[in-house]
Amino acid sequence: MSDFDQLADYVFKGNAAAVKDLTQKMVDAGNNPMEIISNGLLLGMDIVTPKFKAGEMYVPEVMMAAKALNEGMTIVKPLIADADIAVSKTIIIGTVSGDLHDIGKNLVVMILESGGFNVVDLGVDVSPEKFVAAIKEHNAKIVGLSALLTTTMMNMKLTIEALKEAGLRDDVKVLVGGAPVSQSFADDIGADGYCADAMAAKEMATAYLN
Ligand code: B12
Repeated sequence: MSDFDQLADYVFKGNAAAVKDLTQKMVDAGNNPMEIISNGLLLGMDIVTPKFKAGEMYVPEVMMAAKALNEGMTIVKPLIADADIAVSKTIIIGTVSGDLHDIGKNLVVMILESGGFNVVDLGVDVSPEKFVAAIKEHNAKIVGLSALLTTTMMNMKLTIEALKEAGLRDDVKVLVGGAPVSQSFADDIGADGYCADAMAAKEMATAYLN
């Protein structure tokens, strides 16, 4: 097995220590950092995605794989010139006002980062004003809203209204997710996309920004 295939396999298996060691070894051996990302680290995540969708892998395993991948990214990212990578693609994300659930959102963050996005995570209980300010500050083209409570879902709508009031709505795609959220709810509140899981979020964000 080549070092690239071995690296992908370690990511797939969520072996963070092995990913860290092998990534460093490959950097020291003079491998191109972009190739380490594309042909090793991200390849491992590409094995995870269909297995998760098919129900052959579960959330804890996906989180382990994403954590392992991030160990490798931490080593190679500083070696790459900004222009070379997609990390300039910034996504703002947060759990809406009144809601403290963040396990699913954190998973989305990890998967988006593994897809090369620069994710600004505003945390939980994020007010519409804070979303607006962050979108302006980072000039972001995508914002992700998470809600796990039926009582806080409507704060997604309030956040979209705040974007309209701030004159930002036409410039930013709004993705919504969380267990009680559905496609029809997303349509009702005027969101651009609904994602049932983190993998769908990565696919949709990639489609929007390309
Ligand atoms: C863990 C949990 C908690 C933890 C949260 C810890 C944390 N740090 O997140 C604690 C104990 C703090 C908690 C508190 C409460 N909880 Co709670 N909690 C849960 C539980 C068991 C799991 C949620 C979870 O993490 N799921 C796993 C993740 C991976 O799934 P997910 O969040 O759906 O995320 C995935 C997708 O939805 C999507 N996604 C999620 N966000 C986003 C965002 C974007 C942008 C995109 C694109 C995609 C996306 O991708 C994710 C990954 O694939 C659920 C039950 C359940 N089965 O859902 C109840 C649940 C959500 N909680 C509930 C309740 C009632 C509460 C409390 C009000 C309880 C109380 N009386 O105090 C409080 C509310 C606190 C608050 N103000 O937020 C109810 C909600 C009922 C309702 N209809 O609103 C639930 C459904 C339990 C129940 N059956 O009654 N809770």
